[in-house]
Amino acid sequence: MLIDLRSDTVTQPTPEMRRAMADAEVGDDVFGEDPTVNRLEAMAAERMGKQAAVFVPSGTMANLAAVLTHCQRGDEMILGDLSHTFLYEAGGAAALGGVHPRPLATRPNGTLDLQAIEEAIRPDDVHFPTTRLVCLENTHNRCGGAVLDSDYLGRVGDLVRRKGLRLHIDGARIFNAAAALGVPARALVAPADSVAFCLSKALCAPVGSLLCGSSEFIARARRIRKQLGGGMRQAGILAAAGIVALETMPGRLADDHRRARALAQGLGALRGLEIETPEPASNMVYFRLLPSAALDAAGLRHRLREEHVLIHEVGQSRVRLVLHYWIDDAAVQAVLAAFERALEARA
Ligand code: TLP
Repeated sequence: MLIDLRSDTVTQPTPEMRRAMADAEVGDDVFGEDPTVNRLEAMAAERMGKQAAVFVPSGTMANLAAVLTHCQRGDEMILGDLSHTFLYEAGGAAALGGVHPRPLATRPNGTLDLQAIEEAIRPDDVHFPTTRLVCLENTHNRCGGAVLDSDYLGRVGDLVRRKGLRLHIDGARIFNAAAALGVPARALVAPADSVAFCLSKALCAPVGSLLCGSSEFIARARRIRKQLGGGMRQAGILAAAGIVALETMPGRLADDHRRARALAQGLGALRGLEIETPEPASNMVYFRLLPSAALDAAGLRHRLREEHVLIHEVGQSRVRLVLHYWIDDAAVQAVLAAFERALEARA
């Protein structure tokens, strides 16, 4: 059997999800007539403490719909230079919405410096685009699954409101952040005007994300979703799995975090690699291969593939491992043994 650590996006639906999908009551969701989608959207809004939510096919579309709903062409959004939206969403906001990105240095803990945000806000001058939006990411993928806490988020929210801007949170893994901090997700996203979260990552559902915000914002986001081709029909088949995900998955994420710490600790005892996150904050472990390993990340990937372990390199010598529902304690031990053989290094 393969142990797939490339991402939590690889998670297959659970048997309970598959049963719920088979039994789902459905209708045409573009007409607002899919009862299962409507139920999922109501649950999502409730979980996030927002008035409304809209179901979209992916996290990328959720973020894009948020940006396009907040911003007009020629507006500017402030975001981190290591954010998923800046790095990995194919420049959609610029390509499709004419929204100008203003990337700021992301700090290792996933935050943006408050003063840097304030200084990046454009004065009212015809030379400049209009600053409209600040985007944050929680947990922060490229920063090792770092968790942004309520205090920081509240301070960004205060700044954004004082300046008349909007705050969007890419909360693809917001339930991981909530589990790590031991607070409800809604407390973390309270300062935000909109939040996107994914069902198909740590929550283990096969497809889908939710964009949440005020009723007025979500009504406008529904039109944008349609423009983007994201209006789905009998989507209750997918939403049914999402409902099971919301009901059953957030409460178990601490297990993934505990296993991430065990994996980081075990790998830290091996020669040839350096753990970037010796105490992972959530479900990710990042490490770098040292010259003494005498192989690069692609080489390690090939060797581990022979051991039935899948990994994903994010640079020539940098690797990310992601814990999820289908990786249990025994799998963590098997991964450590496979690494030991692959690196041929007994500490
Ligand atoms: N992230 C994927 C890859 O695209 C890197 C992964 O394997 O982690 N926001 C964040 C913070 C994400 O990590 C991702 C996916 C998205 C948005 C986009 O979600 P999808 O893949 O559903 O479009």
